[in-house]
Amino acid sequence: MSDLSASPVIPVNTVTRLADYRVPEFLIEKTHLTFELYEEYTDVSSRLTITRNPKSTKADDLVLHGEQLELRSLAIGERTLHPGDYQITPHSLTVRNVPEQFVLHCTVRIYPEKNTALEGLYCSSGMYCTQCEAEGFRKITYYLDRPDVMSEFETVIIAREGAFSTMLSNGNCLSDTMQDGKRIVHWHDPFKKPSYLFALVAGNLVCLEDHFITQSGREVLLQIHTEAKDHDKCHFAMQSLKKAMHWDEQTYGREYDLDRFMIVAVDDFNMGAMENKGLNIFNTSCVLAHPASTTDAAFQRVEGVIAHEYFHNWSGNRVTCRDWFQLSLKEGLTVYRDSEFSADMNSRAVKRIEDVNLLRSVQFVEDAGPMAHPVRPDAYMEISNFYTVTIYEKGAEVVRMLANILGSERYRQATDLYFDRFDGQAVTCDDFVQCMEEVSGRDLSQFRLWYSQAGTPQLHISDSYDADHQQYSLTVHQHTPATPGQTEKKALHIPLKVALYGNQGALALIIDGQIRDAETVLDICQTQQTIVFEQVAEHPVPSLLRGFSAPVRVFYDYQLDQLQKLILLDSDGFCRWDAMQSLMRIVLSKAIDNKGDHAEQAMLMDTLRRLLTDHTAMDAALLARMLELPGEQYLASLYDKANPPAINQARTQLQHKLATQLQTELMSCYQALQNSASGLSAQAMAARNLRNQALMYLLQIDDTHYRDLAQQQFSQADNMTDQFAALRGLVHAEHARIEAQAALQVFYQQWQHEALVVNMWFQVQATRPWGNVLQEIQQLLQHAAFDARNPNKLRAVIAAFANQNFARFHDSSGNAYQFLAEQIADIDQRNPQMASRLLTPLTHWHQFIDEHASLMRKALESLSQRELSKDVYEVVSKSLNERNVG
Ligand code: B3K
Ligand code: ZN
Repeated sequence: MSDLSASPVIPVNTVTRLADYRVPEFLIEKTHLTFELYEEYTDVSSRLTITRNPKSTKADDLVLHGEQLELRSLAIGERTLHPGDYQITPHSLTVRNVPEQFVLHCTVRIYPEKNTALEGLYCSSGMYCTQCEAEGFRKITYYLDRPDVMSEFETVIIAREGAFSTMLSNGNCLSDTMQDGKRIVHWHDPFKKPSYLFALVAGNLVCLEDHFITQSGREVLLQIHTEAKDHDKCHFAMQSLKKAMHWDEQTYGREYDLDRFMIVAVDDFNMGAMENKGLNIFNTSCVLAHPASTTDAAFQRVEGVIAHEYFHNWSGNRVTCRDWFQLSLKEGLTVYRDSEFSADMNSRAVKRIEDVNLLRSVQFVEDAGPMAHPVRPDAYMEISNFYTVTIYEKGAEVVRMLANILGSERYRQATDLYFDRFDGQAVTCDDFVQCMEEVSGRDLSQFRLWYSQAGTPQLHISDSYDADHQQYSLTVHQHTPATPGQTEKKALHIPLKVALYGNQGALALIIDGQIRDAETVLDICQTQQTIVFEQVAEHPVPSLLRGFSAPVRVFYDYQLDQLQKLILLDSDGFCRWDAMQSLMRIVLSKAIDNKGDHAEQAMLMDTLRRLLTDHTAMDAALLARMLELPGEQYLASLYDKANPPAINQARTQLQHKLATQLQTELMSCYQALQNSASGLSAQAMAARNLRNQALMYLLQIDDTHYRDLAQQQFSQADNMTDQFAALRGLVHAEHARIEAQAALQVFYQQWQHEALVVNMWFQVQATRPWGNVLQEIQQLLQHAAFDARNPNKLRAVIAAFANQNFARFHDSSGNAYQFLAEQIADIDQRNPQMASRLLTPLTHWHQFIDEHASLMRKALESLSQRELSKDVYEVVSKSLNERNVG
């Protein structure tokens, strides 16, 4: 890291290290805040009850965090402080020689109207809202803005009478009064919390209300606040919230604690949502939903995000993180919790497939490149850069492994212990594992390496069958590639779930004379390990890494007929899909490498035909997933040096071939599903999913009949899923230009007043895999409906293009790379967090053949010449540092 601190732009001290963690020198028992909202500025007065931390031996000086604040007054008790009594830097306020215990009074002025970074207090469509995680509170007032300082908050909001209908903060509302032409609303949160969970909202909003009775019989008021035009789009989120509250009581014994739970929908938001105590703030895209204007996928996302933020009330808020290195303590656990919730609400296998797809195509890539970091990082420059797929998704896999190692009963005992023991405290990942250890009596010291060691472990598995002794052995070799700063890797504890398939189905498993279930977990702990199965009467087909029991890459040389057997027979839906992915991958890699692929293709065609012919025999949602070819991003990750045009070409051609050869089956599947149930039941969604997958394939064929079919579906659809699938199919099929143009126009006309649907309209164009998309993107950026300050619009156009349009983003000219760099430089001036997030695709340069890699690096280098925010600087400099690459 020392090379980073050598930069002229960034001061030396900006790398924060886990090894330097010290307990806070002061504690803030009580935090009283008064916000006076005026049209051009806001005055924030704080009254902080501060004591020395008995656990700290250091310092007579009080050092508070603070950024972009105009100090107006400062006092300790009755004593006003003057400039000589304190010192201000761009990041801090230091008061010298403070007593053991005192009350600090401070007033600062801030300018929410000018806040384009969307961190701290800012304005979105005329409403005031906050985003404090991770370090945004310091832009609101001077404070100990660190998660291990937990305080009881009281908030008073004052505004001109009539200015806002809704004025909210955390906890319970104590009073709401009028005085001298001003409205004064007083809130109190009885639960101690760190400043990152503080929230305030003031706006003209309407509210959907409901109630929930907790398992102990308490009534909780539930509210979803939105702009009036969106009032009819909150019903689904409310139902999801109630389901989540019920699920957490049933599954984790966790009950809601306050008298009310509020959600507010905001248009301009840097991420999906935020779990502020009792007052969750949501990006409109993660809360609003209506069948006419929302796709099934978006409905499921709303359900998942509502649950995620709600679950944080325990995993994050009641028990929080000691420091930001422990971020995965709350995020990994909460993602695991929400993913199990979604699995229970919908198709378990499909949820698993979605999670694994994300992990393989994004997290594994991060873990193999210059930005790789452990689930618990050792150092950061800007913590906002560490809200990564590694912290979230790999972190969730680590919790899942623990749950599987312990078994459901013990896991529940361990989480009970964790929540009870650490309630109201700020703790570490180690504390969590310690609870797992205590309850199970297992030694998890080797398992802990999952938190500190970066990189994706590779398991090379070979097998042999000894007919004479009726023994079947699996030999597993594990290896984790080097990552930045970690060249030597240790062997991990990897739970490998397996089953063996014989001619009549799954075999009984006997290891070391002990009979196990037909599905068993092998604890892989050594670099090389052989497991011998006894009394095996036939050479079996191994079903490996069932349910994706560990976040690893498995290499096993399957024969084609073995894969077909697993696709058709495996009892684990995830494994059926995974075997299909392997078969498709084999066909595709032969095509990419220009090798003959006849036998493989014939096998693939035959298998797909069988599945399609008998499509009613399986979950339609799972079948829809099984028809999908592996994504280009994922295919690229399988190569040391991937060639983007070759990958795109192979995949497009195979898609076309499958469509042509299976068109009869696809068409009859499409027709059979035409009259399936409507509505939002899992079954109805699954049918739409499969039907639209069939349509997407049929549209690969240049035939007016299929284009007519899509046009018909587009104009007759009574739900957004079908309408949008038809639009997407037309826009993405090169031979449907004319129909696509017309459909795009109609769609815009129809939906121009629904911002979230307009975003889909942007996105479908930005992801079109053919033609001069870059040129069109430039036009979209000029479109009246585009707004460069709105993160959802940036995601719909720029992020969609860079992350979801592999073919055009990786155009051999490199123009798209340069375009992205320029956009990032511009966005960085206003919103560093967004800019830094948009950089991710360029940081993957290491995946590609030299022609592409060097063009991507060139784009990064052009950025590095500019004046950058700390956020963008950290990512650019780390991703350009070749020594970093493992
Ligand atoms: N905890 C927030 C993420 C905050 C990101 C800050 N840059 C949302 C979530 O994970 O639930
Ligand atoms: Zn979260």
